[in-house]
Amino acid sequence: MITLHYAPSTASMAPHIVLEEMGIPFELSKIDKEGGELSSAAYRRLNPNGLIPVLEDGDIVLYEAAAICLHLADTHPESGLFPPVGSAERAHGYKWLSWLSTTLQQTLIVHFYPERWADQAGAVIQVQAHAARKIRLLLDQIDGQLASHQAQWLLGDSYRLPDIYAMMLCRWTRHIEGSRARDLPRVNDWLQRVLDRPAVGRVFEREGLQKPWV
Ligand SMILES: N[C@@H](CCC(=O)N[C@@H](CS)C(=O)NCC(=O)O)C(=O)O
Repeated sequence: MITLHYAPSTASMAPHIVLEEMGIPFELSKIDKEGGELSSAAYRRLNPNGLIPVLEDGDIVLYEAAAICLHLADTHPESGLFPPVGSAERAHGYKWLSWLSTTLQQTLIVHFYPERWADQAGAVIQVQAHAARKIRLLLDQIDGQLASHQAQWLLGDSYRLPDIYAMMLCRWTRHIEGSRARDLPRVNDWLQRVLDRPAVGRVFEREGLQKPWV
């Protein structure tokens, strides 16, 4: 059995959507963040970083949301959520997933937790403002990718893992004034296409999310 350790509206959302898109059996284990579960010895055995998410797939215990998505795509190739091995589209899929998790996601984390990067109140505000500006520039890269072809999805004609992952991160920008993904018209159109996926709607409902969704 597959178990996803998750919390609503966090980095567990991409694996949650991937599981739902695949239509395979899985269980959810909701993490009690406020109750300190992330620092518990039991959780640290699953993920020594004390971060969400973790996936248990039989004996395999995985952390890092992008790695979890790739593992699920590998073990369920019939889902078509990741392009064929050796294809140019797959190469770009690796690039986008890496970029999303190491660049956009990490800049968002700096924006949400600026106090982890500076001590003085003024410096904390400055770190957050710098991160917001960088987020805007990074969103422009997503816009540029969508502008580079006439297709509906990030990589081209097929809905793939990077669409799911990028939507999750674009959603995190919804309250960052001046750096909202939905304010870029082309990005917003693509976001709406992702939100129209029935599996995405089911996950949003199960996680109890409120509008605005992105
Ligand atoms: N690179 C990790 C980052 C995971 C991450 O930052 N998770 C956040 C939730 S979105 C978390 O657990 N935060 C708790 C904390 O920072 O204390 C991944 O993609 O899995």
